[in-house]
Amino acid sequence: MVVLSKPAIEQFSHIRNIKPTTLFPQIPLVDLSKPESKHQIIKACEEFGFFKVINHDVPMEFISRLESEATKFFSLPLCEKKKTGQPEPYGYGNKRIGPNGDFGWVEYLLLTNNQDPNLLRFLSGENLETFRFALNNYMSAMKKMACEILEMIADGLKIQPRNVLSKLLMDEQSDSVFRLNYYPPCPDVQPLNGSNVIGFGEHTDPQVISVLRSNNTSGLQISLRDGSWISVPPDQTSFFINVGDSLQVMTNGKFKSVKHRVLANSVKCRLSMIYFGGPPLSEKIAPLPSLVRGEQSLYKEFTWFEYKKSAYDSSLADNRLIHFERI
Ligand code: GA4
Repeated sequence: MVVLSKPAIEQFSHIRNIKPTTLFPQIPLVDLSKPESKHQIIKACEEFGFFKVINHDVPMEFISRLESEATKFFSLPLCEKKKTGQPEPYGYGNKRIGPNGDFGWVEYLLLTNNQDPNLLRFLSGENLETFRFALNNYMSAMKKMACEILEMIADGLKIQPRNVLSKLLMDEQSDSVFRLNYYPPCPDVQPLNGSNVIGFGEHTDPQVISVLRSNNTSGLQISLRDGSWISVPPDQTSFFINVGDSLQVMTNGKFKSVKHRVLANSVKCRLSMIYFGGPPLSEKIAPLPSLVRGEQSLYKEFTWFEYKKSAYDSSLADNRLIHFERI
């Protein structure tokens, strides 16, 4: 077994001299109980690739149960957590993100939707059952909400049938991923002299859509079209939706996948839970014909397997879509 040495704090990316983080008040807000929400979703996906969702119908109990299971897991001694196995690509990860040399001030657990018994081997008996139960309830609720949003997107873009996007996530073979990220407080953060340690470096999500929920600790930032970064005020009762690369392709670039990152916090820990809705590996991803009509198709067709493979050959901050653009 190769024993990798622990990365020193100097190896982590720091962001220096960023402007004092202004809490941007205009993160698009979508109230799912309102009839106009589909239009708000389209606008938000076009302008930001990102929005916040309220009145979402996900029982608070599902959220708090999984949060408490995750907190229990990350409080275990390191040797226990390591029993979960290195993320290849699923399992427990500590500071190393992906296979290509990215580091972040983060611990995480990456899980699939299929019930790999080995993945939860850090648990046994009753604990295993409670974790599984909480995870299943939460993931089902995420899938349901993500599908509802994708159907509202199809309606808003006048694409038929309305399940053209949601069926990718509903498919039994859907390659969706679930991630629990735990950002411990980072002693090296000096917000007053403008130095921030990166918790999770900038990237876009390769999948179709991601649904993020965090506790009340700040850290998430999104990049605007002009390249500036804005902080997303945390809200533990709401969800944040990210447009992924695959949705950017399927909408022929009408929607843009959102570049985002997480900065470490000096005092509080941040816990986030993210559902990445992905298609089956064999699914062909290409601009939807009704969205190309009269325009040029910006992307070549590829399978999700091909895109995922290429993503795993890249570094976090790379532009992964560039290899699939039509010249
Ligand atoms: C980003 C979105 C998801 O968290 C993830 C990440 C994956 C990983 O952490 O293993 C990747 C990253 C993500 C994109 C590029 C590759 C793969 C790390 C990395 C450097 C689980 C995913 O699907 O892609």
